[in-house]
Amino acid sequence: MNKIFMGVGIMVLSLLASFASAAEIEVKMLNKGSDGEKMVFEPSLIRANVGDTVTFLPTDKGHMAASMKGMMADGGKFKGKTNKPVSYVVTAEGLYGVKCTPHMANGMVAVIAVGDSFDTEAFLKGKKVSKKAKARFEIILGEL
Ligand SMILES: [Cu+2]
Repeated sequence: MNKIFMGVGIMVLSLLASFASAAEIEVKMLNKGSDGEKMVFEPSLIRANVGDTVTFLPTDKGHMAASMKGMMADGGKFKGKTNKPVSYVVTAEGLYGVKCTPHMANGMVAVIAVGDSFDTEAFLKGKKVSKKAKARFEIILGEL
């Protein structure tokens, strides 16, 4: 009997722990970042765990956030409206590419990184991104 209660107790505890670890992460969309770079997500490298919610906030006007085709670890997609917050729950380990469509040419991109090991080469390989976005992606991936 005691063993059953202990088993249930452990299940409840681990369930509580998994709820507690599901974080809400906020990312600002800015005309100018704290490092002086123009048109940025801040942070541009978003570290998250499976189940976390990442919310992109329209801190400055004129921005939006959208998933990038073929660059979402869990195969999902999202597309926010300009000047509106948008949230995405990451459901698998890996890398996720996020862009502000109107400022793609300015390199306004971000990466959500879930887990510990990443295939950074496969993430960019053959993807259609602007020159500035590619340069920013390379900097972000270099921080992993
Ligand atoms: Cu933008």
